[in-house]
Amino acid sequence: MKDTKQKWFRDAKFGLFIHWGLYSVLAGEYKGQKTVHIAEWIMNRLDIPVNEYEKLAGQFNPVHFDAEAIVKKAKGWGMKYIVFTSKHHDGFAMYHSKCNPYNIVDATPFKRDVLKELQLACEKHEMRLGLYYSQAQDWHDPDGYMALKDNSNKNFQAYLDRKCIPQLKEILTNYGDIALIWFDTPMGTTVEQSRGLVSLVKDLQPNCLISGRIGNELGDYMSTADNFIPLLPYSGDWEVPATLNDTWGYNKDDNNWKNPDDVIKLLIKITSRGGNYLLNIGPDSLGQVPQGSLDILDRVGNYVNENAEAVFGTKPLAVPYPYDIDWAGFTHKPHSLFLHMLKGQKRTIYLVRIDNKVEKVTLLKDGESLPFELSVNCEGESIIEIELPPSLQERAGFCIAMHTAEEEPLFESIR
Ligand code: H79
Repeated sequence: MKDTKQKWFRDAKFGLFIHWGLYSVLAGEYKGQKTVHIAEWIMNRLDIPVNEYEKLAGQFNPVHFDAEAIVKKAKGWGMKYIVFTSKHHDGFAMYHSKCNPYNIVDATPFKRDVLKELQLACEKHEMRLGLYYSQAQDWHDPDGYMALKDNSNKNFQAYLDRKCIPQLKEILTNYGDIALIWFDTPMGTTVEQSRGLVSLVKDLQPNCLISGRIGNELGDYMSTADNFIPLLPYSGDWEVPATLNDTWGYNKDDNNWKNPDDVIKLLIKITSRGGNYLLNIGPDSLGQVPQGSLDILDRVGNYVNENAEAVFGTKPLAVPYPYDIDWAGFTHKPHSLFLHMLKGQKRTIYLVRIDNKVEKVTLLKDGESLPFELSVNCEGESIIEIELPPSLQERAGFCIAMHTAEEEPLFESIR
């Protein structure tokens, strides 16, 4: 079981992933050929030679990038942390690296250190900043790994010593407090190499968390697969990294945006199982966040803000509700049991075997009291019936609070 021992991470629930790099210049298309894969993988999937891909830096001039606007948006959506791609698999540093000139300050006409801008905006608005750093794959360094290609002649340790380790030192020294390092795709990293990276991070910033994808089981928390949710409340700390369409980096042709209601459902499921939801945006080559993602996040942020009490600082249930219901998720706080509605229900909500003495039931977003009745059904089980007002019948995406005499929610177990 993974344990970050850090309350902020456990309470965070909701964060913003930002995938931004040179691949946004291509936006999913190179020399008339479109990639059918995630857009930040275009160099790999379309076999773009290093010296060709490098030229993108000369065209990268994201004049509309506004770090503070993004941080303010994230704050407004209720997010508690941001994770930014300081270097993705393509090897291009999105900050002023002093040890390698392939970076946004030295190699582009833009010449601004966007990571520094993000750091200052995060500090100003009290937002935690984490950094994605592709520690194993580096398609620019001749000794960095490249998935799906021949890596047999690579001296991976040479790449670690020449680029990865010096760059990690930079991002952990020059950009204030870093909440976490989001390592990814460990590939052939040995246990010793992973351990070396862990001690490097912890020596420089003892409180900096390490994502599950450092490899060799050395991360501080579990990163699930994309949009993948553990079935039961997992007792350790975990996070779901997720996209809003079918790519992380910007792809001009990907308008397959998720339905905001489905994203809210995923958020509810993740929260009620005790995880964090790290939702991605991929700014374009001018630094603009696609409208499709802003629209979804405005809707999801609305749920989070309306129901903040049932999201932040809550715990999943210690004892799972004994029946397999697919239309609701539970969170709780002392004396409160929250029912997040995933699917619309008819007039009466019917829950069996909740053993608490429920004293009051309210609609969380506005405090409206909902009529309810406690009784026993013909099978002899305790039941609670809650009346939904007409405006909430057959609707999902709202939360009901049950105020209980007992501190913990109690469920009668099935014998
Ligand atoms: O940063 C995002 C992805 O670029 C990165 N992790 C997230 C957070 C990532 N790296 N690897 N993978 C995700 C999984 C790779 C899947 C693959 Fe494929 C399947 C590689 C080759 C086949 C997807 C499809 C990528 C290229 C083709």
